[in-house]
Amino acid sequence: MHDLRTWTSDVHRTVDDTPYGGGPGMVMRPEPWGQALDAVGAGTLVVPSPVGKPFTQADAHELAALDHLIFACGRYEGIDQRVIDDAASRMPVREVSLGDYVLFGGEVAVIVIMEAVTRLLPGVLGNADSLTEESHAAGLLEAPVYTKPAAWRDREVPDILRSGDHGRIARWRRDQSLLRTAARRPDMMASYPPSSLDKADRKA
Ligand code: 6GU
Repeated sequence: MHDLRTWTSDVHRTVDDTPYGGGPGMVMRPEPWGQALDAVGAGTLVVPSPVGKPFTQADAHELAALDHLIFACGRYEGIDQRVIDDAASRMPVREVSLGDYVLFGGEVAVIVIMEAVTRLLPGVLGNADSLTEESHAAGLLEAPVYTKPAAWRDREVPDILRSGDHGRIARWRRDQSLLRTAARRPDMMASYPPSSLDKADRKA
């Protein structure tokens, strides 16, 4: 981690200034950012921003395959656009957003991105099957999960999960995934390839 104020020269170590064109808030000045990025060197620059492209699991997989990631966390109303344009002339730059809401700054977003990426690195997940299952179920929400005890506060684990019938369990989970996704994420359901639905899926 680096403190951007390392690359300031004024007594107040200023990193922001008023926006050209007017308007509320402050914009991060280009000079400290330019020096900071020069000092850190080349890699893939990830800039968390509410105006970025939505960050997805596919992006997490892409970032996990790269060997040098640089995260530039902006505060205030954002970073002077020339910093991003200048960096993009030397290295890949990805402006990414976590969702349609506004955070104070990119720091917490970067923690989220780091979690999404590092859990994909070889050897990080204890159970490698988790990743295989995840990619198998890609594009749908996962089914509900249960553990022991079989009954808790008068609530029972669905019998099917205790049946030992792996074929029927897989079918049940698939149905639950489809029902959940249709109810909670109609957007995901609409973009789910019809060719990935079999006859039993359509019944669900
Ligand atoms: Cl990635 N950064 C900031 N600052 N705000 C956000 C965001 C990212 N995603 C949604 N809002």
